[in-house]
Amino acid sequence: MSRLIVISNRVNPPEDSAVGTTGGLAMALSAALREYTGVWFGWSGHTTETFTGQLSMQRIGGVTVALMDLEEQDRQEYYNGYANRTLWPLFHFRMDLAQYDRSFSEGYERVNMRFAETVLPLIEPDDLIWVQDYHLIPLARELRRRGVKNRIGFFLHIPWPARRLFTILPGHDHLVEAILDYDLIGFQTEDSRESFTDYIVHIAGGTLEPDGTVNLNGKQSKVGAFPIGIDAAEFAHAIESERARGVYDKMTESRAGRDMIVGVDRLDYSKGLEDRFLAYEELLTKNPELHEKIFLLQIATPSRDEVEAYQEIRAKLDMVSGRINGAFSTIEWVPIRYVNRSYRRDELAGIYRAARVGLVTPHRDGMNLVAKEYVAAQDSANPGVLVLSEFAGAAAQMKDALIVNPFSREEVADAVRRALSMPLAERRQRWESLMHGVQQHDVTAWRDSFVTALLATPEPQFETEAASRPAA
Ligand code: ADQ
Repeated sequence: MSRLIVISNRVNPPEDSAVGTTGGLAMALSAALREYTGVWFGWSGHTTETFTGQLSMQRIGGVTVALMDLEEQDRQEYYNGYANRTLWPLFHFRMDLAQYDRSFSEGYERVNMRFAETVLPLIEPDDLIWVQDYHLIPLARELRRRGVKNRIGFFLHIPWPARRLFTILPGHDHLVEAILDYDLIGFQTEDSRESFTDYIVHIAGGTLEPDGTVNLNGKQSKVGAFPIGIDAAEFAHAIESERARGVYDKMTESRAGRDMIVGVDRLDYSKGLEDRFLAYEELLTKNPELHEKIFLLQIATPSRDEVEAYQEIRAKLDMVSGRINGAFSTIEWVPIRYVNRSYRRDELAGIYRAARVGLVTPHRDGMNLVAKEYVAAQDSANPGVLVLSEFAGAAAQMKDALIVNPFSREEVADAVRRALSMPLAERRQRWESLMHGVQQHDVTAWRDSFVTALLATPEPQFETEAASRPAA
């Protein structure tokens, strides 16, 4: 078996899988790597005055990690800049929030070179290299420039935007040219895969072969959809733990017979939290008989708080939840419990299980693992109902959820109403089918299908030594 070198922006495996960490990519990768020989390489999250290129190797939670520090300018231009102010909003269809600044793209190129230079000594000839997410699109090009001949795969955790939207990005053609240095390009959904190949064929003038190979300007890559899943076995274990049961009991007591609706998200504008609150307000306005009978627990962990759009959404959510609570609360009832902190995974498992409805309504989401965790945590004898946005990648697989348009408050409110009164037989039927999918398409299946497809790509070809090492 080849070693797997996984490369991502941040490397933050949880020390203990029961504790976990906030963020889908970290949870998925640590689970994927636990059973593999290999290294997980990336940024430590720390900055130094000048870039040293030094590697610090550690073993965390059963995974070997190699960390490097960046400079403060890198954090600002590459991470807070190009990654989180340019690509993230644009790829989540928020062209109104995307910012374009040459210093951001220069920082992005520079940091990708730094990743390539620093990881180079770790790479052995038979290693498979697997690069993760939008922070590192040009990394294969930088590695090829430095003579790396290994198979290199790329997986995008977020959506790929519709082709006309993508052309808004200054330098979009260069970014796509760089992505074609990967042997395999993986997306979460067929929809994202199609948006990408549409661009290749209709905008860039390339071709798409029936086996999913794209050709453009003499470069060739295989393209496919590899929907990510959760570590279903680990989650099943978490739900049985004493801590999960303790939290479940505590929640049951604090619900005091009311039905709980739960949302768990990173605090991000793509997650549709404001519209979720407004849909819940609509539900309360239209159904006075539900007052004091239900409540919404929204857990939203702050993230990327150096970026203004995140400060703004946080302030907005404080305001909207406060307004709704002010309007509807009684001395005995608060309609929204809004919590800005993170929880251990086993605690989350207990919280999900105590909720009658899982409310997952992102405006756009690559996949959304919370939808899968909610299903995995349910009691088979009395499962809750998942209400899921049609714009989460997960909706393509989880057809037995109540699928909603998150932009329509009325539609979301109606779905929650329906979920709250759904008969047990229908709840069980839907849950069984959803649970089957969550177990079948778990994180191990995701990893294995990607690695198998990467191994099946044609051996990378290099005409001459000079061609594989053009000047940087
Ligand atoms: P994220 O945008 O981070 O991931 P998601 O897939 O929902 O979104 O994963 C979030 C993870 O963080 C879940 O495992 C969840 O349990 C955890 N989490 C969230 N809030 C938490 C809290 N308050 N306390 C503890 N844990 C918390 C990106 C993409 C997604 C894609 C994943 C994986 O945006 O679309 O599904 O990567 O590819």
